[in-house]
Amino acid sequence: MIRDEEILEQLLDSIRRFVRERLIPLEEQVADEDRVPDDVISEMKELGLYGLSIPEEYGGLGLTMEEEVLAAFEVGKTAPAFRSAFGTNNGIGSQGIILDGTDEQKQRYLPRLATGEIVASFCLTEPDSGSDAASLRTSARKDGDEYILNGTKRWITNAPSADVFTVMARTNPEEKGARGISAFVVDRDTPGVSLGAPYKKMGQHGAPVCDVIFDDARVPAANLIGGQEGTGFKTAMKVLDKGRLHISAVCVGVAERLIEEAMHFALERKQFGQRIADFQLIQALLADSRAECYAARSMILETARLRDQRPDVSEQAACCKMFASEMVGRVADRAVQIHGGAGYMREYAVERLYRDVRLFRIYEGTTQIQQLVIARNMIRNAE
Ligand code: COS
Repeated sequence: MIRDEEILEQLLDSIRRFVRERLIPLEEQVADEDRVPDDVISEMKELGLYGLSIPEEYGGLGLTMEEEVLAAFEVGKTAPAFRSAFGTNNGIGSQGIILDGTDEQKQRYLPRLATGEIVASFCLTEPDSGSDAASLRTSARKDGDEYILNGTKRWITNAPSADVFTVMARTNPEEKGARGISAFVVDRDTPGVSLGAPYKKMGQHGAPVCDVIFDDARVPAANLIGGQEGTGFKTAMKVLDKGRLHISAVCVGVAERLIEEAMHFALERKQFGQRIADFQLIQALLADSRAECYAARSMILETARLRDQRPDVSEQAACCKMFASEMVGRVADRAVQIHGGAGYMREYAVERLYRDVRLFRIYEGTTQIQQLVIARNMIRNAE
């Protein structure tokens, strides 16, 4: 759903300009230094990027899902590390509070998340619990009007810069599965919360990732999301349904950028006496990329419109995540191939983007988990 075409176009236009004029020229620097400069972060806050999908009543732009994916198509056209800086505030870091939080929790956190005054991240994965999220072991034991958290959360995006965490922990040790899990909002400065060293990654340099460790961390009972025990796994799954759709849209943005880079190179590069764009085998690589990217874009828009009508789009969001993340992997591979030897060199953006996009098939649920979600829904509907 698009609320006002003109206002949305202004926003998309300002994002387009910011990406083209400010972010793309900084890509190499960010990759080399492994951090997004502070002045860029400030400009992102001024543009409203930290509050894109936080409701207007809490100071965000309150984008609908359709508007959000249109914004993500544009943001995706630069290094994914830039999106990651504000991605968790709009997505997995804040959505638990937005979808299931109490009014008091919303009032306390959302206005500051919307401006970027504070940064949120999402703590689900653990050393022994990745795809099997319901087996998580971080515990939250009730003690008076507090919960005592113990456990380690692994590979948490934006944790090094986070002020607040959405944490899934087991409140009922008797219940080993999903029903024993609750969700909490935990402030970074809570005694007993500490961070591991930042990980060195294959790509997406500038998007910091580390472990978050809870060692007898006392969290007020008022921070239990929704004030209800046992519903944390469902909160996490709902958050991921939306997150997967958003990530799919970012994949399309990166794919469009890769196609642009490959097209540009194919028009410039000459071999056998002519530009390589005129060779049919190069044209096949370009055309396959364009068609697949267009298919992903179309299914994402369709799913986003559906989600604006009803929240339960797990199956469709999983289809989008699976197709778009695999698609951008193939597009990146073809873009490197079109570049030939140049595509293997650091000075060309496709080399870096090729490594960056590999993560899309893994985080917020691997391709294999998306297959499970899709097939389980199909079976449930057919039974
Ligand atoms: N929305 C709401 N509720 C959901 C849901 C969704 N999308 N998906 C599952 N649930 C509910 C189920 O209805 C079930 O509720 P009941 O106990 O009331 O029946 C409960 O949650 C447990 O669901 P299920 O039995 O399907 O859980 P499984 O342990 O089989 O796990 C998968 C389901 C594998 C899909 C889940 O663990 C998953 O998504 N794993 C990947 C985790 C991930 O993406 N990690 C990335 C880290 S974040 S970067």
